[in-house]
Amino acid sequence: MSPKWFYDALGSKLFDAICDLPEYYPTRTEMKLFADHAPEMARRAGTGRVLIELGSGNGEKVRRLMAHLRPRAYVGVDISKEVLHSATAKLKDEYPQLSVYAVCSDFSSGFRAPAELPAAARLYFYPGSSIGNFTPEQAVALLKPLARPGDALLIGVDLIKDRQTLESAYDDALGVTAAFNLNLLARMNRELRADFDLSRFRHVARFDEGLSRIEMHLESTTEQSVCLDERKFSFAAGERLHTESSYKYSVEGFAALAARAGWTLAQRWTDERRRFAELLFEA
Ligand code: AVJ
Repeated sequence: MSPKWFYDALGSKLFDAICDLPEYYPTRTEMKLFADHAPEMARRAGTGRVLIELGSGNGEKVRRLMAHLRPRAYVGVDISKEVLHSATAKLKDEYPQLSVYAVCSDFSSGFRAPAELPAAARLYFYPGSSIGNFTPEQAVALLKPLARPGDALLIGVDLIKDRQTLESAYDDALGVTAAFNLNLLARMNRELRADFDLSRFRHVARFDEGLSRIEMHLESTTEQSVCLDERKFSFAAGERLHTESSYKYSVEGFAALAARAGWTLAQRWTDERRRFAELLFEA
């Protein structure tokens, strides 16, 4: 299943809660990179651009850069309508002079810019390592059409690290990530009139070192069948739904991927434990 389905109103709130968990280091680490390096990031990325944020979510990240980047216009792109509208409205309040656009879209099949957008150089901002939800091939296909001469890309990438750190980030002690994962079943019950019994599935998160990705699964704990839209699906005990992959990269590995999409690495910022990287590319 595509991880984009996690983000209904409740799923978006659960994701925000994940970002506050002690085990989930990516958000905190990336925020610290912005706190420490925002002026330099803005200087290198260029002010006065059209800033297009992919997967803008609650808008907390771009807020750290806004005053330094001073863009000509801001476009928030997100699949979750409620979150997108409250985030762009808040930004518009804080920066009344700024032209703010909200594009509610799943950009996995390509991003379409609003027609009225000023024809200035663009800075794509894709924080959070959400690029990791795509396979490397899909990531190249997503980034390639964006690479127009003069444009830049500032992207957050989660780095390869020890299994323990990775697996606890995706299987926290409080069970918030488990709830986030199980919400997919609850959402199918709500929206597709399915009858999943949530107590008979368990959350699983494993790092596949060979594929360099965390996989999240929902494992059926018993033999059971589920109805969804008049169709019946049978599960054996131990059978799993694969609900998310989150790819982890080295800086060099990601730069090589981006190069296949027409992007050249211009600058990197990483934390001292080398957990997370914010990378600036030029088309
Ligand atoms: C929003 C895709 C970056 O992969 O770390 C968090 C989503 N899934 N915990 C990630 C997620 C489980 C997150 N991204």
